Amino acid sequence: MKNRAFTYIEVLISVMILGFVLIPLLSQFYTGFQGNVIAELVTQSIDLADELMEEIKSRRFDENNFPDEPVSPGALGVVDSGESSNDRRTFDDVDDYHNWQQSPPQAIDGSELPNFSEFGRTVFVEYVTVSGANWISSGVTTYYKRITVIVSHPKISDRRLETIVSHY
Ligand SMILES: [Ca+2]
Ligand SMILES: [Ca+2]
Repeated sequence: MKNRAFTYIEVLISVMILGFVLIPLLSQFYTGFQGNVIAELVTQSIDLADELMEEIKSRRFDENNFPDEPVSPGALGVVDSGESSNDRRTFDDVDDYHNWQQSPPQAIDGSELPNFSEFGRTVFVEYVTVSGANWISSGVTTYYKRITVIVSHPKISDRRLETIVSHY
């Protein structure tokens, strides 16, 4: 009987030791798994930002063709004739995307992108001018526009991508 009781204690201790070892191990595994999920979300947000920026950059600088003067700052993002704010295929210049926002993200043909449902994309386009070593936003028409693409997801910080395009 004495030996048997001793065995019970041994088993109890073994289980406790196993618990001490397993719990940190499992939580470490879980943390690693969470890290992978975050890394994947970051990669997806980079892809979404890059893809949209490439699309916008493929449009011309302005509704008015060079050498005509670009539109006034107040006309940035204004839906021009023959264009629809719901259909990016009708956008022909970069600032047609100004204040454009979409969640969940859609492909250019309007179909929803699979596996990106919680993401959102927002675009701002503004006239900029050089000040020292920096581009700063300008209240007047210039020959440079800054395109800002912001990709958001509830679990990670926003991905912000900026590009300057010129009238020339
Ligand atoms: Ca346009
Ligand atoms: Ca425009």
